Amino acid sequence: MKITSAEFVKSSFGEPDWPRTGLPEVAFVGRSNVGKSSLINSLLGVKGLARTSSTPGRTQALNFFLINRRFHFVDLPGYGYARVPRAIRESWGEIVTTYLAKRESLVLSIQIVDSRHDPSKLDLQLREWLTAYAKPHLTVATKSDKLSQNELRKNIGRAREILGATTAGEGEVVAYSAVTGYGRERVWRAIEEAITVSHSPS
Ligand SMILES: Nc1nc2c(ncn2[C@@H]2O[C@H](COP(=O)(O)OP(=O)(O)OP(=O)(O)O)[C@@H](O)[C@H]2O)c(=O)[nH]1
Ligand SMILES: [Mg+2]
Repeated sequence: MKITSAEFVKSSFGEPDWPRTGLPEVAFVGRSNVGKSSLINSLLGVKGLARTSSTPGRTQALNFFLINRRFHFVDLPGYGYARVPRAIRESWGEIVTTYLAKRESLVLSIQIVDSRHDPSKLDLQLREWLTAYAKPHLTVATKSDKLSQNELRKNIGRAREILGATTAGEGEVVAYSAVTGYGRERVWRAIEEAITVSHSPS
């Protein structure tokens, strides 16, 4: 997809301040520091639109971006960072699950996992939750530039096994690197498909 514009819309902490344009939304969700913001920037071919940080747990709000004036990307706060105070961890669950469960314009959730490690218990929980709620989703295994081709192939296979990915298409596990752009076309294909489906007459 050709990106003609990408702009930050707003940060939101709750339902009353979600944008009301009705535009289709693609959400990015995953463990703290896994590379959600970097994935967004790399897909858009921009640096620094979504804030990246080496300090985990930095993004606590939902950050909305307007792309090509046609759809939203939503950078969700990361989960599973132990040093975040419990109250915040609990409000994370509340903020994120409310959004994922209730947002009608959400057409695709992209779950990000670290290609270097087996998906965690929390990764699996989120995945099962998305499947149970029949939410269209895709898993992106990022930081693949840190692995050899062999290691990557092996790890993607294991991630598919652990997450129960059976078929190509929805629920697929796709290798990615925000550093090299590896996997970019594959992820865009899924995004375009989700946006198009949401806009075709039923
Ligand atoms: N080598 C490599 N590093 C990456 C990649 N993606 C992200 N990183 C690095 O991982 C760190 C975390 O990236 P972020 O994009 O800030 O992660 P995040 O998931 O948005 O983090 P929070 O918002 O704090 O939950 C940064 O230091 C990035 O430079 C990748 O594909 N390859
Ligand atoms: Mg972030």
